[in-house]
Amino acid sequence: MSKTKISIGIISGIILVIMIVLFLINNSELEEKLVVMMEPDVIMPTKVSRPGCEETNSCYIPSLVTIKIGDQVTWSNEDSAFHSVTSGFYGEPSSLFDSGYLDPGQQFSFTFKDEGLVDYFCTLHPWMKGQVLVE
Ligand SMILES: [Cu+2]
Repeated sequence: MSKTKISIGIISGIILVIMIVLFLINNSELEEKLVVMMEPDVIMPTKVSRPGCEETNSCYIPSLVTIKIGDQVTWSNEDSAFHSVTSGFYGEPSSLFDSGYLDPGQQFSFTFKDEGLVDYFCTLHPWMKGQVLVE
């Protein structure tokens, strides 16, 4: 076998190994993204950045979720505008949780460790209100 053929063989082998490694890295990133997206318990539907949804309790759907202590609730922003999920009332937030501004398509999860009725709202849209009842 000539030196040229051996060199081509070695180079081909190296390229193949690099391609396999890149393929594996890409795949693991994809799996992480799939795991991070949860089935939401509550969604923020489209057009709730304008008043009106409060008349039908549909700013967060459902506007009341009932769970058990230790359960996690996941919210999903399915609107094209920013929204937040912030405990308390507009102008009077409590320190329990605050999602910050959620981009369209972004999710926020919180695990409730205490019993009671928790009110939450959107810091950008005062009419957006929801509740979590922890039993
Ligand atoms: Cu909002």
